[in-house]
Amino acid sequence: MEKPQEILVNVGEFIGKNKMPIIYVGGAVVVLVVALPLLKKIVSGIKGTPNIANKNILGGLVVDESKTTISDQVAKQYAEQLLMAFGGTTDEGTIKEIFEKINSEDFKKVAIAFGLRTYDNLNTGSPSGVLWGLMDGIMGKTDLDIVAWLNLELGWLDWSTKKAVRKVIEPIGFVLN
Ligand SMILES: [Ca+2]
Repeated sequence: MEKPQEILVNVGEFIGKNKMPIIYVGGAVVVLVVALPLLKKIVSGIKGTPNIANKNILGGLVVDESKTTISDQVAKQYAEQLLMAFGGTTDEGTIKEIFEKINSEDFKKVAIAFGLRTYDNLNTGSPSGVLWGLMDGIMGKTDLDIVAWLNLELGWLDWSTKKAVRKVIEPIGFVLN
């Protein structure tokens, strides 16, 4: 066992021997805290928005209430559930379940309730808010409607979910790639 003063001496020696690495680490922390938000701003400015964001379906949506099977309140619930399902590791089960319960007119209601939600490229979902939101938007982020979200979230492996989604959205002219 080392005595406390010996440990102190050792710490002093350690710092003496490792001055440069310690300065580097300190510098890295400063860069992270000070420069990152700035960089974030610059990068998102340059990058602009993903191509998929260039269309916004919401303008053209007219709901035929005589054909809907859900209330505005339920549409709102589904919209929130879908956003949750998109977050992090995509929960295809929930997405499929919801699309099996709604028809095309219901979907318009859900799309309106969903509105535009921020898609964070880094997080491949909603902004994470980790590190006080420092990382959010660093790879660019965009406000996207539900069709754009579905296209980003569902890949070629999710064929059975996509099938359920297509059945609902294709009759009203929306496309899932
Ligand atoms: Ca996701």
